[in-house]
Amino acid sequence: MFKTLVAVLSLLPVIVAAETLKVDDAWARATIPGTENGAAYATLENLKDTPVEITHISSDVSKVAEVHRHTMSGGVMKMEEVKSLSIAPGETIKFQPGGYHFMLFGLKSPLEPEKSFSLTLHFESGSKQTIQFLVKK
Ligand SMILES: [Cu+2]
Repeated sequence: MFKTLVAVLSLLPVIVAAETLKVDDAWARATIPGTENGAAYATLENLKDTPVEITHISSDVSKVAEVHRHTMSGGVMKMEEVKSLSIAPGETIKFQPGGYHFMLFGLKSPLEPEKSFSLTLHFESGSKQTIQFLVKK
């Protein structure tokens, strides 16, 4: 009984942290042979009544991980790093091809279909949230 209680209590901070953002449809595109970079996508919804600010991201699968977005500049599609991304209470941000994406530079191994990997969002508050991504063709 006591052991069970300790086990449950030790899980609580993890459960609370995991509820910062509601995450749907987390996926990544399989890498093209010869490429060392990849992109991942997900729909993030802020369920809290305060803004949530992503200050950086990290992943074990690549040397560098950054939040990026595509912008049109003079008819040319460019991508740029988003240094911090604030999500308002109740707001949903969809990361998708041509828009926001999680950029993975220097993949340690290719992203292969049906495999999954994790990426961690770090928030301005100091808390973090790890998301599992499924690799699709
Ligand atoms: Cu990018």
